[in-house]
Amino acid sequence: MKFERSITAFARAREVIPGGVNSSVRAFKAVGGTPVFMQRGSGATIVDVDGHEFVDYVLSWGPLVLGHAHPAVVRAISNAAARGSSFGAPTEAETELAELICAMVPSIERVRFTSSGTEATMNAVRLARGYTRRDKIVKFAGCYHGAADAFLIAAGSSALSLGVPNSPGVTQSAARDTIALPYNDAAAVRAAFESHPDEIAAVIVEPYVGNMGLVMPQPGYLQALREICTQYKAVLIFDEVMTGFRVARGGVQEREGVLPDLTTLGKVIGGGLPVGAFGGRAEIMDYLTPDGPVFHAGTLSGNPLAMAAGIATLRTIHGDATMYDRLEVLAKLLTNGLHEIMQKHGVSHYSSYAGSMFGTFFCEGPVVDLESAMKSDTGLYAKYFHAMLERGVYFAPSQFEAGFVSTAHSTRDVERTIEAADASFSDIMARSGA
Ligand code: KE4
Repeated sequence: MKFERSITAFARAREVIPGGVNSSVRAFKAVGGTPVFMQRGSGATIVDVDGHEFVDYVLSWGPLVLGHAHPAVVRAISNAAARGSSFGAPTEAETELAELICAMVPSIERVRFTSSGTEATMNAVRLARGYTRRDKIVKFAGCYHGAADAFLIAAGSSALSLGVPNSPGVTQSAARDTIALPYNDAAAVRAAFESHPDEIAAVIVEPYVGNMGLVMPQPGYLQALREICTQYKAVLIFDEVMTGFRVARGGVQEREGVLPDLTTLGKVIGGGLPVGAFGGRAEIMDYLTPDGPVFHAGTLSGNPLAMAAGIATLRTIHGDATMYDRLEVLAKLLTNGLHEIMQKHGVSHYSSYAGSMFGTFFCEGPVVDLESAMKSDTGLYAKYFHAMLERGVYFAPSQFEAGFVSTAHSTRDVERTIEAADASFSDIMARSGA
């Protein structure tokens, strides 16, 4: 494949946009080469500016659980746009989307909208600190909760793949109140609370981690976090920006039966438009301004177009009783198919899937935390990424991300992907002399 127009577009972008991108992971730094500029998507397919078609497993990093340009979502956005794009005043669409979220996510009684997942997590932490009158938070190495200072300590996703998990610019004072612990180690959490019994406001966790690659909680781990937070009167925050409406209708908390005090959401609830949300127990949420003392605001929070896209998406999800079963069958078919191919080619790997999410590490498993995730052969991942791109398959341009299927993906798409992987590993192994 030739990517001439992407190369030209990237050079032009770099003249006016730092790194040529508006979000770091898009720059292909983790896999090398020139980022592919996209021009349109439809269903499971995305098309670049050179006209190449790809089966898309990035899906805008999670939002497009119904695939690109779903008719109901497109119709909702265009109808809303014709009535005006923003009013800066309350609209009934915000209430409708809030009602859908409260009905579908087990622990959410009240919810506030933001324009990104980062705003959602940032505000959830401020709320937890205001509610408990405590300063410290616990997060987990390799988990990513967006680009706010408090979270850029041992952060995952592109902070990890770019080698800046503790970004310059995050001051000591901002970092001082963030305690970073290993994921899947409940004893470490207990010890942190014993060392700081009345200082920890919240534990924020990706209940299934999508920002190290996909890393699942060990049995009992989430329940242990719940018990420890209850015991020490700290707020348990499930960051479900990625897993919400991705692994089940009600997210991880529905699958695992563990209820957090606050949940952050994003991605799917905006149907591809900028939306974040934080919600949970009314007793905590009612601490927010204007009725309570903890400040929250946002010019475009609850934006009518984003609400329309989110309502169309969640209504479609709400009305499809077998959706998550079908998605998991597809993710399982893909994961098992790729597993067989990697076994055939003697590629050391560790794979998992949950709902519509999947991930593969190129190392012996199990991968249970950042330390074990870092054993993955990122050089091999980069070769695999480009070999698959050449064969019309678009995976995440970084090892430390999860993959996604949508209701628009077919078994034929999955079969093609497995065939492409077989040819890719044949090439890679031949070139490496294996
Ligand atoms: P945004 O601010 O990017 O909307 O959401 C931040 C965020 C918060 N919490 C979790 C669990 C997340 O996965 C994210 C964002 N995810 C990344 C993908 N790993 C977004 C992709 C990007 O950074 O461009």
